[in-house]
Amino acid sequence: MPAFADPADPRLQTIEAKVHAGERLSFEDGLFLDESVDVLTLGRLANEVRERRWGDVAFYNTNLHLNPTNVCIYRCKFCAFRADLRDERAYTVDEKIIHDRVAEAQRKGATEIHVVGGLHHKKKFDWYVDVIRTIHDAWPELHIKAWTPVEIHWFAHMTKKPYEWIFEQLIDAGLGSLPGGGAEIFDPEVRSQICEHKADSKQWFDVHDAAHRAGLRSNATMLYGHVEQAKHRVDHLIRLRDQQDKTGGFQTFIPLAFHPENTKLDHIPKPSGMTDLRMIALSRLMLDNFDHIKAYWIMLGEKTAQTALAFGADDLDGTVVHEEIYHDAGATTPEGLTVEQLHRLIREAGREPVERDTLYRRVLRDEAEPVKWRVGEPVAPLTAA
Ligand code: V47
Ligand code: SF4
Repeated sequence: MPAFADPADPRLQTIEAKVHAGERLSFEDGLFLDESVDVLTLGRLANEVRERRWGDVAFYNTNLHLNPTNVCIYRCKFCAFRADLRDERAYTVDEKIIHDRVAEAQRKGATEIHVVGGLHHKKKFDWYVDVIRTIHDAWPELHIKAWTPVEIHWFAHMTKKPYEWIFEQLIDAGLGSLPGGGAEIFDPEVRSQICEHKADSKQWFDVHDAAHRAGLRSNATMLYGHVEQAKHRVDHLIRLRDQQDKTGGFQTFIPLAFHPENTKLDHIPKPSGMTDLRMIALSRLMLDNFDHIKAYWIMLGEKTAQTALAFGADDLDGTVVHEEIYHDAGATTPEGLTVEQLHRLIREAGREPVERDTLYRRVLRDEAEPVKWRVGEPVAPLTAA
């Protein structure tokens, strides 16, 4: 690929015209952008879309990650987190650990608990429900974003009940929304190489479909930088865009950079900062019906995540304490950032930090006692998705 795309290239000119006019990009446009357009041109176009929607606002939230168990029946080749029950590093949290961790996060002013883990074959559905109930009963004000579609699909398989019933139980226990994990790459050939057996793309979408119909909002991800090619990434984004046209329940898209250390794919080099920025920009350009693109600093590193705020991203995620999935796979980022550190990253990027809750409503803090908060109005985009 040349260092800079030729501005006179008619394919680029057509895409630029579509972006300026707010028109939808096609699969071919996406492929051309991914394969042939330099990072700065991508960034310039994506930033136009980002600023049209959010101006200089950049969101963050105050949250805790809880990974209740790393025991997992599946063996995704990209995963360094999972363990067999008899492995020395296998763990499952008990009620006391959940209480202690959430109490600490609550004392620090967290508004969200993000819960994902492995699929523990010895745990019944009730155990997963109780993880949610334990948190919700003690701290009903905290938003619980929990269990990916891979887990929800496993619950349906275990209980032989439809997703609708599963969501009724989880919502009753305190579930507030769904995280975006488990998407990886939807293309079946890629999926069979990196995560065969676990929920396929249809099942992943069926779960989100049912979640949106049950009134839940959810996120979506894409794991890039392993065996996939440009055509698989663009196909992935278009499948998400199609689903969003149908149900409109996705809030945020999070491109996830593959971390190879301690995985079965450790011969593949980690994606470069350049690739990370390209993926943020490509996502912003293709996902015209998603409000938010998240630069997840835990996995991008603070510097790339900060730069991503000029390449299409409008959200840095959060304070994130106790993250395990990426750190097991070699992430060298800290396990958490303070609100002051997030503010500095955002302000230095020329953006205005806005604390949001999980549903992108403004969080209003008591000035004298900032750990006390209440939820304000949703932050409306300058132009609709
Ligand atoms: O599904 C696992 C990914 C996901 C590795 O919704 C890896 O706000 C890179 O769901 N290298 C789980 N990625 C994490 C997740 C998530 C994360 C941040 C924000 C949100 C949100 C959701 O982590 C898995 C998989 O795609 N993953 N191992 C790895 N070695
Ligand atoms: Fe299990 Fe999730 Fe790891 Fe796959 S990515 S092995 S489902 S914990």
